[in-house]
Amino acid sequence: MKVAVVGATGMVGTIILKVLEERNFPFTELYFVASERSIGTEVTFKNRAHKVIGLQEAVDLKPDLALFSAGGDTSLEWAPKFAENGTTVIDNSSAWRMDKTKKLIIPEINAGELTSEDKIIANPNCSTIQLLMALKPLHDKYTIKRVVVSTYQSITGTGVKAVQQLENEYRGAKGEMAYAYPIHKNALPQCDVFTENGYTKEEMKLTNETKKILGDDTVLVSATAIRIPVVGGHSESVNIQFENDFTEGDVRRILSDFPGVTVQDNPELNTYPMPIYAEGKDDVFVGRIRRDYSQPNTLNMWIVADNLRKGAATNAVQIAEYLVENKLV
Ligand code: 2RA
Repeated sequence: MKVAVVGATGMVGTIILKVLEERNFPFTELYFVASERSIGTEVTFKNRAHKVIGLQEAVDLKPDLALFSAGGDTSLEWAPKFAENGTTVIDNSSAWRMDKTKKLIIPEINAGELTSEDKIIANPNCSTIQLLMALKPLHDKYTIKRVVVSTYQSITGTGVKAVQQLENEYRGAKGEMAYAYPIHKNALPQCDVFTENGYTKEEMKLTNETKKILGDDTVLVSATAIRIPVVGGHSESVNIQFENDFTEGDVRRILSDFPGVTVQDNPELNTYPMPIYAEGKDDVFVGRIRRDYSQPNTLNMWIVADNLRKGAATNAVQIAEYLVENKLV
């Protein structure tokens, strides 16, 4: 199994390498791939330095799998070149997510849709992955009518420039700005750019990707995405209206039974998920599970996950594992 990591020097690429190592992914060759300007630089993997190669060289090496995290433009241009050469691409950008010919996969939810014909597979957006990990088992049991979600997103979702901006502001130093406004001591009601309908791209990803993954266009989603000065993970406050009624005990049990979800919910002990504790973990953490008494069949909860791991790298590696285990590559 020859594997290429495209975007190996980036924030998500670095975590993909870490996750491959931690999970002992069964590769025979691993290629570290990045854009032109990083060719010849080195990345560390298993305590050894490895040379970074360019995209064309990687295509020619015909890897079985390529895990892409190099931005939408690179994916649009290069994923088809890898695919045409026989490589299965798992792409972390938004380039292919809403393409009707491509599958949008969270392994615990819909990996069963994958076949060996799928040569470009899309990894969902970080905020969608953690939301769906908690919604899917509840949708199966109670049928979701409407979801209202407000996100509190880590600056790592924007990238390394945003982390530097926060560090500079924290130290009172000047530097390049990733955002139009200060992020230290602030909350920005904008993740990504605005679309024509007044919602941001991030908010529309939450809406559209949710419907695609659930395979159900009737599920209504209303999203507000907020950037906050946090690094460990994204948090989401979610209000869900179901077709059918539930008990809070059953909801806790259903979520606890779902692979990859951990319930942390004990108000008596002030137990609930927080990004500072989710950082570095692969699970999605759910707490503050409580009935919304303002209308029937409605639930409130709080969902936290490390956006760079389950929200990006881990999900991509889990897709790769599924393909290998099921002999689809
Ligand atoms: C974020 N959606 O803004 C991004 C990362 N994929 O957090």
